[in-house]
Amino acid sequence: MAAEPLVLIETHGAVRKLTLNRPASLNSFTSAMHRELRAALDAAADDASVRCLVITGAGRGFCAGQDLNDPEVGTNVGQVVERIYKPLALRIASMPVPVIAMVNGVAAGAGANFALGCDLVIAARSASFIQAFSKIGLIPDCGGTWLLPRLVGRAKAIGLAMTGDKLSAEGAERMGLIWSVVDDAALQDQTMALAARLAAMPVKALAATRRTIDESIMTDYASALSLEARVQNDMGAQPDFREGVAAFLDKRAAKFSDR
Ligand code: T3D
Repeated sequence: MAAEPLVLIETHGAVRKLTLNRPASLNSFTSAMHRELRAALDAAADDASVRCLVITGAGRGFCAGQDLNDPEVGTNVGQVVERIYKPLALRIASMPVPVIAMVNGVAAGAGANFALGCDLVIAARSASFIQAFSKIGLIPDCGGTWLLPRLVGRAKAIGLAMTGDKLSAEGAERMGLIWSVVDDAALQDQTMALAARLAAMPVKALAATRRTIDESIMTDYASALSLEARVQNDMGAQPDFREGVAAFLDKRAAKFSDR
């Protein structure tokens, strides 16, 4: 009998949905699940019909970070981060389409930062976020040390990372860590509706928006303004820009196709 996939892949129109599928271990990452996830992300990036990606977890958790039973754990932690978590964070940050984390339950350790690295994080009211690393003598990885201070400022970043305390979805929204929190029963519908809306937008420009905002964080104001001009020059040369303007002038809905 074939083993159950560790990442479930569904396509809903132009939206690709990936579901981490190890519910008994709160979808914690094993090497095998990493491999399937990476292949699914690469396939979505390479498929021109995919215009938005939604990532979620099966069962009651989103992802509890590294599977602490995995035999690779403890052998060479730094190498695992370099070889697996760094490429995963960079893969998400370079996806050619918007990426939504649909956080259905607890997101802990690298699972929390994997979610926070997505473009929009929508959490169920019962979900929570835990920088669990400090509890086992590690520091936040999968982008945590970069993302946290940028999302919530140094004081809250250090508080979350040092205490490893559980932060409710509502607390995360209040703090500016995530985009929104919705009732558990509405999570699927609201996330998929937003994903469909983004998929109908000029996604090439949305991916360029993410890239330019991320770069601006590391540059001074004048350099950020120059970067805006360069990226805008590129976007202004795309068919989506011509289509957007033409649709506006014709008073019709635009049909975007660039990626
Ligand atoms: O090589 C490297 O390690 C470097 C990379 C590091 C990246 C990291 O992510 S380090 C951080 C790893 N994650 C954690 O430390 C989180 C560990 N989990 C927890 O603290 C708790 O499970 C939660 C707070 C997330 C949820 O608590 P709760 O009470 O809702 O559920 P539970 O009962 O603890 O967990 C349910 C099951 O999932 C349980 O299995 P069982 O007893 O029913 O058979 C539990 O062992 C399993 N589980 C949860 N998290 C993990 C896990 N199994 C393996 N690894 C996990 N991370």
